[in-house]
Amino acid sequence: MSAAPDPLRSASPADSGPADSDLVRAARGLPVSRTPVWFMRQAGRSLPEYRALRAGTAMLEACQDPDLVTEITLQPVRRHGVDAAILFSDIVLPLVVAGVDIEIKPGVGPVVASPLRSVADVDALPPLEPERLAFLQTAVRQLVAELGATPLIGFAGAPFTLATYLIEGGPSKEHARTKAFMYAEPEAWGRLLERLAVSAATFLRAQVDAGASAVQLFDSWAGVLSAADYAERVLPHSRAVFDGLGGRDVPRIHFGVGTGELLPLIGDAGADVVGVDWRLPLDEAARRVGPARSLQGNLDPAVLLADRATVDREVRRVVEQGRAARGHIFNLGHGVLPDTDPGVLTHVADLVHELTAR
Ligand code: 1CP
Repeated sequence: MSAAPDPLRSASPADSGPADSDLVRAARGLPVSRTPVWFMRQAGRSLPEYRALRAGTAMLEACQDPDLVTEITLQPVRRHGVDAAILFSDIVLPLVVAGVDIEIKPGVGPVVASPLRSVADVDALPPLEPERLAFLQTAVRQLVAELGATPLIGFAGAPFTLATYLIEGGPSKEHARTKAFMYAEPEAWGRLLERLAVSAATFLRAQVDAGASAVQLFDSWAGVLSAADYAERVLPHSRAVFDGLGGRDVPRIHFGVGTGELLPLIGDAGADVVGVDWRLPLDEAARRVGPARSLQGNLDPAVLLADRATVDREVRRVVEQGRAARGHIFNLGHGVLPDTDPGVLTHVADLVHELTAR
């Protein structure tokens, strides 16, 4: 006689894959076997095996090599036992594939050769042809075959955050040129964000159609905006990205840094999960976002550089505060810092699992 079916899980064997994983279930607010955990920037410079593999290959070249993408994406899953892989890529890749001249400079980030400064520049932005994403779909298919029941998260940069790189020409603190353009050229601004939304949706569809089990939209720098400007000039375009997924039934995660005041709006753009940085406790974030969405976050990445007792105390706090949410995906409040000891990441994944095993 077979064992009684676990009431928390579907009895259908067809459902035991990534679509029924703890990550996808937590994103939907369904019961989980334990709180799922992954780390933004889990693939990358904190791992010696990543640095070895990347040696001699430029970042954006690596992102377009399906075998390298597959291997780099798998490294943190093997090492840390996290509950999801995130595709090794970058938010500027769709622009690069479309033909925009961008380089990722080591120690700096994306640098745009000819920053966008005029209405004519907006109209000259090349569209992203989906046929150019075959390499990405090859990588996703290879990954899905290797990952088994572990879900792959696809991602894209949100229109606002991509616009900041195009207009500033590179990383920026104040994003003053971006805001100046937004205020001075509202029509061209709308057209720019519309185009970036189309390209982000194309990028996400390619990943989901090749087998990604969830998507995350990174609006990393949206926190520099007032709620009023965000609601009027940015949110409709982020919503358009999610709408562009059509009926594809994968959970959507929406993340930005410093978005405490924007959280209810970020939820409204159409995500199942709102990503929260370390500034706001998750119980307060749950109050702001409401009961219709799950939360992801929000350990301060700098805590991982502290002593073990501090790490454990902070992980416990995040897990406890996360219980206020409809569903909780444990993560950092932003990306892994490059000098993080990878052993600490493995420890955090283990501790979250231990604290939350049902
Ligand atoms: O050579 C290197 O190793 C360069 C470092 C690096 C890496 C590993 C960059 C440059 N991008 C990436 C990969 C990357 N980028 C991933 C991989 C998957 C994973 O998370 O493990 C992801 C999801 C991104 C997304 C990304 N790129 C974002 C959104 C997330 C965030 O950090 O807010 C942003 C803003 C970028 C731009 C970018 N690319 C790289 C850097 C250093 C930056 C940020 C620069 C800045 O401060 O503006």
